[in-house]
Amino acid sequence: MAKLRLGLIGCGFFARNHLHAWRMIPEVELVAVCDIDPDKAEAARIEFGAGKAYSDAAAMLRDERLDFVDIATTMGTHRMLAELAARRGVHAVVQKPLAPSWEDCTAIADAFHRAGRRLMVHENFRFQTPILAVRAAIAEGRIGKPHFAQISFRSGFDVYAAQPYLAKEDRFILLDLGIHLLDILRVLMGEVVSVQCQTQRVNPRMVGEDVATALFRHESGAVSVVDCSYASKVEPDLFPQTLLKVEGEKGSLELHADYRLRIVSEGKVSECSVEPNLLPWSAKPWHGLQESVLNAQLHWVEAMRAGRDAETSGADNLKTYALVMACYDSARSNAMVKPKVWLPG
Ligand code: NAD
Ligand code: 89V
Repeated sequence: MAKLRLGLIGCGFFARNHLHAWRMIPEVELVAVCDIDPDKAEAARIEFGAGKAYSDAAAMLRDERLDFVDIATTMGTHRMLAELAARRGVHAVVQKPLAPSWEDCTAIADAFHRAGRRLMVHENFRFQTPILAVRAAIAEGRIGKPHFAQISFRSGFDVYAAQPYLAKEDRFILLDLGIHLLDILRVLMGEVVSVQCQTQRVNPRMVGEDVATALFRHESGAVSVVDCSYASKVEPDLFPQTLLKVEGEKGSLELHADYRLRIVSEGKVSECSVEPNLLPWSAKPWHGLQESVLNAQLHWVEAMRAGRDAETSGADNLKTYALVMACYDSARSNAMVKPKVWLPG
């Protein structure tokens, strides 16, 4: 079967993980890379063996025959680049957050819907090895129907060193990190009907909020709490581990520090390690996220080959994005908010 021909756009900090992961997937050929900074594009071309380097995405899409693009720029450019790809009839993977506003996100999803092309949002947290283990335990019925969850990510790690733009965003932790936790929440607990949220700005260097605490009611009747912080002076600092607890009618599970998964199932207690694997190019403490990038990209290739949407399609990711928007609305209005719904147009 012919390889899937890929053009990657945006050769910055996080794209290195995408590029390492694509190199591990034999069904994908890296035809070209593109960055508005020609030195970055050329460096990526050399290191990852791309056919050609571009500094203009429109030129790459015009001159190359591509099956899909991987858009790994920051969110402000996603709509413009995604619409370009959709107009060219090319499928796309787009990094999270899909765009800065609901309007931009729905425009992207609509563009791919109209073009009849597939869109996957690169939402990798749900593909982390420990989260996959939690998903499997729930799917196997080990704890029965869940009625409560708590998902927590609290750290004082200096994320601004590698991603300085984060400190300047007027909406920060919910849109950058909370979005991942809200995606996990949907996967574990199902869709949400109402949201209440409070935000805080603890670090005065930040423009946006760096702490958020939210409460959710699900369609199933379950209730959940999601809390995230980049202002937690804690020891040990577990960045970038997501900790969680889910309680069900037959038992409970807890994902503890250092990837220990403890399950209580019908009175029986078991505990095991669900530590992510170290890949030849990954390094602690990032290895869990790096492996999840590979898992997400393998999932995309499998979906493309099978002719179906990825789990984190545009339609799916808009449900996660709607929770982020609902959290901000609730924090601003101090009221309970219902998440928006997207209908393809
Ligand atoms: P970055 O600023 O390091 O890299 C972005 C790159 O895109 C830069 O090299 C820039 O020159 C290039 N670029 C900008 N506009 C362009 C255009 N029009 N055409 C071509 N290239 C262009 O940013 P980053 O930290 O790598 O973040 C990129 C994305 O990855 C963001 O959406 C961020 O939220 C996401 N991210 C995701 C995770 C995760 O775990 N999923 C982790 C970190 C970052
Ligand atoms: O996933 C992200 O977008 C990253 C990080 C995990 C560091 O918050 O910004």
